[in-house]
Amino acid sequence: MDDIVREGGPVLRQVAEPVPVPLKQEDRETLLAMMQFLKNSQDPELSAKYKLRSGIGLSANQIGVAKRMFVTYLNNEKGDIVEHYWVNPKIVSHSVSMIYLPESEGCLSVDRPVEGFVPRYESVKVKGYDLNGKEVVKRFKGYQAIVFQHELDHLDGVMFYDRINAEHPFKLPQGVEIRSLYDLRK
Ligand code: K2U
Ligand code: NI
Repeated sequence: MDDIVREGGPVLRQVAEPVPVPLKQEDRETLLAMMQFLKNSQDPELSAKYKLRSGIGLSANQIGVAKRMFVTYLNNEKGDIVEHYWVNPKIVSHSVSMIYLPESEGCLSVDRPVEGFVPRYESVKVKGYDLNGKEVVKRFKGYQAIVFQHELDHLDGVMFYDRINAEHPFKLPQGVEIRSLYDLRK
């Protein structure tokens, strides 16, 4: 966890730079190391041994690299664990409806609990490049959409709590359809 920049580190507030595609070997190796961190953080023995906080996403800013790339390692809607390497990712379109995690969000760069609802788009159509420089277009909804938006925010210097209503942390935005992630399934 010493490699993870904690809040207060200026790089977390920088807008990361686009990455040249095809990837230079150095950037490729950085991404592979970031993915290995997520895998280790989800391994019971390794996470206990190295005191790793479990992570399902990690952006390059969080390891001090202001480059537009992040990795995610989480289950998809079919329940299979999926690795994604995102280079120069962007949201090309999104739903009007929004969702939020009722238990709020966490962040490997934030060593304190932060209460409040983080409004996110319920579904997003995203575009980026993978490890091999191939263009990838995907649609995410629900939890996978939340993770993608949380990591993309990091590339723009945005922390999840920036999106929480400061005066009323559990007040939801007016005039927009927004539901708890768990109501989605009903
Ligand atoms: O960017 C990061 O710090 C990783 C974030 C990603 C994330 C935050 C909120 C909601 C979804 C994803 C978390 O630290 S990953 C930690 C975690 C692990 C399992 C389930 C939820 C959050
Ligand atoms: Ni985070």
